[in-house]
Amino acid sequence: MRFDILGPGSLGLLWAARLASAGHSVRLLVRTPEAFEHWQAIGGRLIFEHDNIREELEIEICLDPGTEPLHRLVVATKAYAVPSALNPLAHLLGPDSTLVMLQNGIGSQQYARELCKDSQVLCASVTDGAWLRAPGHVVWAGKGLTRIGDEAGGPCPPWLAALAPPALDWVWEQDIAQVLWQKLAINCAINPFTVLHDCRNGEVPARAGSELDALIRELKALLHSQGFAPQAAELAQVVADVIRRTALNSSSMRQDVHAGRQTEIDYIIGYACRTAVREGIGAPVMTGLYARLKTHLAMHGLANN
Ligand code: KPL
Repeated sequence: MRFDILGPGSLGLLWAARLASAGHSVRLLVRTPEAFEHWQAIGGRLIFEHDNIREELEIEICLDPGTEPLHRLVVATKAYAVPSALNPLAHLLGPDSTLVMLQNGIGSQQYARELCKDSQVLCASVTDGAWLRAPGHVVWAGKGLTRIGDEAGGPCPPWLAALAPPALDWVWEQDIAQVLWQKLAINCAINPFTVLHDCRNGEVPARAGSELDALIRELKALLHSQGFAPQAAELAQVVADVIRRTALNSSSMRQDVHAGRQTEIDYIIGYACRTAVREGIGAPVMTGLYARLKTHLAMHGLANN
């Protein structure tokens, strides 16, 4: 099968590498002549490290995808980059196209759905760990699961049903919104504090103190308002479990800040705050945290807009 991948970060290249390694034809869509030249300079090869193996994989690097419709597009950009990455491809995305959105947070998926009204837009939540040893060299550090579903209620496409590990370890979710919202709530509870206190996940309860409990109460109200009562009921426990399991990790938001990259706050705590306003839920702790985070990022030259 042929796959197009948008976004050369760790997750995009992990998908590219796993699919190419399993014999699928993979095309990496790059957006600038500079990126294209860079890939040419490194021989257009993808290095994939996993299970003490180092594979060199052939993938096609493509600056201009032409006029043929794209059938399977994996969108692995950061959430804020989705509009600029997808807009130029919109004319290639029609009724025979499926997009798989891998973004953190919520908001970019809706954007894709509105832009590509005739296509099927799937959302995924991924727990694999991957990092780039160098551009074009991806390390699969932790094997996880990809939960995929269609918020519009569409069926699992046959091509996805035909994919199996190691190409993709996935489960179909009838209610992917519930999965995305639970992940959003967990990220809201952990990531902002790791940035504001510049700490690892495990230090969040001690550094945030009672603010964490107050924030979780607001997040529970938010989950309730979206119809996710079971997720609301277990949120405090789930957050505590994630903090314990990932105690030594630096959150994705903190990693972005350390790397001087724009963060996804507008799609995580920003999205939660906007939903609270829309639903008429008082969320002073969340709103205050978002404001402090924006000030903090602006002071570090990382304004989000
Ligand atoms: O998903 C995460 C992230 O860093 O974005 C958590 C769950 C906080 C783990 O680090």
